[in-house]
Amino acid sequence: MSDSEPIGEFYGRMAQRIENHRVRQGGALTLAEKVLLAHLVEHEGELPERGADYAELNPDRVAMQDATAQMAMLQFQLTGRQRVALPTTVHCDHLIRARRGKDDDLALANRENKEVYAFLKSASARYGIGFWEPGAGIIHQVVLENYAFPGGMMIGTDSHTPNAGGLGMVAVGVGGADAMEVMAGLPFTIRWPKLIGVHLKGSLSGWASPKDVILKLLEVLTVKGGTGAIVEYFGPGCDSISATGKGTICNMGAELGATTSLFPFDEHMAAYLEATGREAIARAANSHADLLRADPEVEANPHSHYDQVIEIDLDRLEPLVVGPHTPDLVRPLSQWGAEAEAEGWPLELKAALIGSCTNSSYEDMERAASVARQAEAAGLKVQTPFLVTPGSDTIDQTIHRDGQMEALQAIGGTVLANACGPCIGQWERDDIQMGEVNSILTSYNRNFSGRNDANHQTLSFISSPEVVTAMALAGRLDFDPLKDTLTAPDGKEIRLEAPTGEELPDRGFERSLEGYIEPPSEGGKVAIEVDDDSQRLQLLEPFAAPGPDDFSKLPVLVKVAGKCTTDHISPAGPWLRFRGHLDHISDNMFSGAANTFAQRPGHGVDMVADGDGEAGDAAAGAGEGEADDEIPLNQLARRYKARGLGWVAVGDVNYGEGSSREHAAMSPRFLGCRAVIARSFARIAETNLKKQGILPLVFDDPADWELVRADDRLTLTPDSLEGLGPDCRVTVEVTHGDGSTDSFVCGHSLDELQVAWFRAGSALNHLREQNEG
Ligand code: MIC
Ligand code: SF4
Repeated sequence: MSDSEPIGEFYGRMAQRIENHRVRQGGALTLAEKVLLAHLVEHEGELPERGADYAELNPDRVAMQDATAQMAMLQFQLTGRQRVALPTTVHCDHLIRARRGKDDDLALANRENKEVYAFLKSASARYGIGFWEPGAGIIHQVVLENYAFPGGMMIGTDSHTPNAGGLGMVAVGVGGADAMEVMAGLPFTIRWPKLIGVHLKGSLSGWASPKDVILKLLEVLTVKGGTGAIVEYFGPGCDSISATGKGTICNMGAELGATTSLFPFDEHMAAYLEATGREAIARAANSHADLLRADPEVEANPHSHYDQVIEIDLDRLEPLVVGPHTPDLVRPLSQWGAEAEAEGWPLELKAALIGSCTNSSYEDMERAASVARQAEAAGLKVQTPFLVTPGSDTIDQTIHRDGQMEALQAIGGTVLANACGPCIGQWERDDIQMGEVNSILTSYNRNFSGRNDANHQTLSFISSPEVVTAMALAGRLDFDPLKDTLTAPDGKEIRLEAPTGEELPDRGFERSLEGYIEPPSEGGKVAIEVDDDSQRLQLLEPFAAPGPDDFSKLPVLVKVAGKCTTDHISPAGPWLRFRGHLDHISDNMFSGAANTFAQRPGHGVDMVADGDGEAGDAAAGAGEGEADDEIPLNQLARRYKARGLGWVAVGDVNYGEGSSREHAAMSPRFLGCRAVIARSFARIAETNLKKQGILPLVFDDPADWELVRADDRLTLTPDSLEGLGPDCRVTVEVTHGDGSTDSFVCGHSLDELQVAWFRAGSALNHLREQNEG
């Protein structure tokens, strides 16, 4: 749907497509299938095979946040296109630091990111992209408030784009190169997803919240259980969850590795659309409600329609806490204290943070304020720094007007800018030393090591905003707000009542389009600002297409054991400032990775002597490096590159979990990576590697991971590469440092088009070749 197409026409077309499909194929459809069908480029034949076929889709819109938009724009510039082909927006949210509070932080952001904001603003105007200035809000909240609609489809350069599933939209997180292609008018290509049906029974009440639904699901499915799948919710329990609560659940479906998550249309969505000024969409969706939910046969017989069905009984759901370091380490809140004691985690809570793109709705703030008001009435204050991040200016202004903000401040809360701040390592703490072990609790979605404050010793736990608020009042992990009491200054023992809260403001939202800049209809004359000497932005040079000898005798730069998220490959925090400068940001490459060949994380040992050939002096004959020989992995890669050598990275399970940042693929590509061989990949990371011209290979036999040693040289056999195509295998020959040899076989998921990207050196090169051709 374009911005100018009436919504009724969109639903009319959707109905027609579904009808045509029914006539041809028969059979009941799930909600995800209906929405995908409505956006398929080619919709004549049968639906593609789940988990196997690639499909081309026409999304309705693209959204990009400032940290990923820079590379997406730099790539788009190279396509030579004059204007984006579909409605697109840019949102300035990630680059704002959390230091002192809203006003100071925003002022500082505008000063220190001036150049980047100017670039994004001018490029947006030039190419016809709507621009949301810093302070307007976090991308996913702003999208939910303004753009998401039931039955729609969008892509976004951020992994939490699925937040819009709370309004029944198929919203997929992608890398910048994907966005670049779609903005250039190409379809969005994705493997037709498997479908996981989540049957919600009962209804939410008491302290249990939408957050606990997704935390429960994380316990069941783990961080890789959703890979390649859409999670579709159904059942009566959906009716007890607000649209924004559904958004929370879908947002954090990214932590399952899911392609996206979505809920069927209901009155909560209609009410939210109305409250956000989109009555016409609410009306149209109401009159097409059957398109916007699964067919009744699906609900009646879910096992025949979903690849996996999970049931969650909301009546029995209790508040949960997850962490540290991974969102799928789940336990009931009531058991957290005992576990912390047993594990030796500090029982003192050093900070409590609520908000972020995941949990900053009006309802979230209401429920947190409901806890705060009880505390305030008893004269209680928080026992630990309590930081509040509203998701958007609309929320900020509305909770300011309606008193929730005052209630949170009254117990000692500090309100931060409407931005990512502490959620993405932009939190400047002075209450702890770097390296100090400490416990924090947030209502965010991610808690990878070093994620919030760049301190790998911070143990970050996640829970709902209302629980975080209650725990801030106790200041300890071993407090159970459902059972324990807090001692008021007058000596009274106070037991907190379960929070309550309206899901939408009675007086409507303080609707704010503040900070939004509509692009001019003729952008051609706008100059795009990039300074030649810039330390923040660097124009891109296309990567070279691979030569015939590029895959022979490659050293192994790094072999990772265990988690290797994008935060390990290309951390954020202080590095965010280099997101538009490929050379500079590549200095962080793999800096958080646990390399089995080195003692220090992010380090490796030079295994190749100058002039190629044998193992380098430092490592001659060595299996693993001595700490003294270790250098940062980016430097090692630069060394290999200077010697004309490419290299391979070896990963473990779910390589590249987490963020959509394509820097985790671009930096390796820039510094000479030819292939990443892993036990398995996270979806976005795998696609990003393909887009940038790196081969993502999967060990056929996961045990072969053990074969790879520090002093190996790997050759991807010429036969395998010449014949590279869908379903082919790639043979890797290994020459160990002692001269002995091995070999193993890898699979991959490249289709014909993706092989073409590989041969061209990147998807962008392929697009340029086609433009020229
Ligand atoms: C995240 O939550 O990890 C981020 C920061 O929003 C990333 C995007 C980025 O790294 O810029 C994401 O989720 O994709
Ligand atoms: Fe921003 Fe955190 Fe949301 Fe990512 S998860 S978009 S960093 S608030």
